[in-house]
Amino acid sequence: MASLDSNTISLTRFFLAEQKKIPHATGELTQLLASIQTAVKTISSAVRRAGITKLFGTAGNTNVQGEEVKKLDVLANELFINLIKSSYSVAVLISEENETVIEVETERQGKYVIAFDPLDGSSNIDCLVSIGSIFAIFKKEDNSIPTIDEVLMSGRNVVAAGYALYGTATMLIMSTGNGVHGFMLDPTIGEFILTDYDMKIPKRGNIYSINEGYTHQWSEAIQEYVDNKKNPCKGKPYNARYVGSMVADVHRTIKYGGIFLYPATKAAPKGKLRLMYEAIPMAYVVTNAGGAASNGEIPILDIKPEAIHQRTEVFIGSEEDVDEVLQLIRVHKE
Ligand code: P6P
Repeated sequence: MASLDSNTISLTRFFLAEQKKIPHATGELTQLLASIQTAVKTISSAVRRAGITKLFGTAGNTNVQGEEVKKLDVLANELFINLIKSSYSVAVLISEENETVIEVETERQGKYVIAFDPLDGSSNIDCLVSIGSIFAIFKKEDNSIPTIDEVLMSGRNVVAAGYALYGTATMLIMSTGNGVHGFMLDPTIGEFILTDYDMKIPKRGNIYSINEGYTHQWSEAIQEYVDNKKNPCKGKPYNARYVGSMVADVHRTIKYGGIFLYPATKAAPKGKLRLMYEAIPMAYVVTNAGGAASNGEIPILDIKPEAIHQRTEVFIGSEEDVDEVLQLIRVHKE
């Protein structure tokens, strides 16, 4: 039995201390992170009991993405919306599950915009494969309350981002720009405890992660890149790992190094993953952990969104691995 720590650092305690380092901080961001934490704890409990409480299966409709909505998708989305609205820190919400933006009523508005995927990878729920929640919190440069028309901000306006992984344990990985930190949920006390302070991704790994079912839909550059990983001119071949749940694939990439790729395919000519609530938050976290994230041409954090559900290609992970595929893309463009 692990000894009980009488000075344990919970997520709430950690980010309150981070807030105190910033002069004139209002505490709104701390409130928002606390509401996200509560949503994640509740989703974690629901995910782990879904088989018993009959929460597996579909809700009987499709979402704005044209994807079958699972019962847990609906619950997770409602939890995020209700808990974020009641944090009095957000003016506008962008959810993967909602076609249009969600505006908070005036009396409860705050200065942030949040984009989130409440339950990513939900096609994996019924077979117990890891799934996750992803979020990015944006703020206007002038600190004023944003209007609906001001939500399309690039990743350079992100002030905090992170993801929850509902895996063999539930973990929240978050950054407010000062390092990336991992918090494990201790179900015996219902608290997220700091277990991974200042996470850093290796400069290079030996794992590539891509859906090889689309091999014949990739560009020549991507086909050459993946071939080189399997049959390198020098050095050892890479290992292949692909969960099909972005949070699981990116988390493994941060922990072990390597690269996760979701390039354009014929089915998704601009890529499948969504810019505002999948690519940007993951790019913010990985970049703050010392890695790189690109759409094949520019850093994902530099992309100015034109629509809230805009999709993008994603090449994310260890700096040297991402550089290698970007070089190949450039060579094939010449
Ligand atoms: P594919 C899950 O549906 C998701 O949005 C990401 O979590 C995941 O990385 C990707 O799609 C998997 O897509 O086409 O490989 O099934």
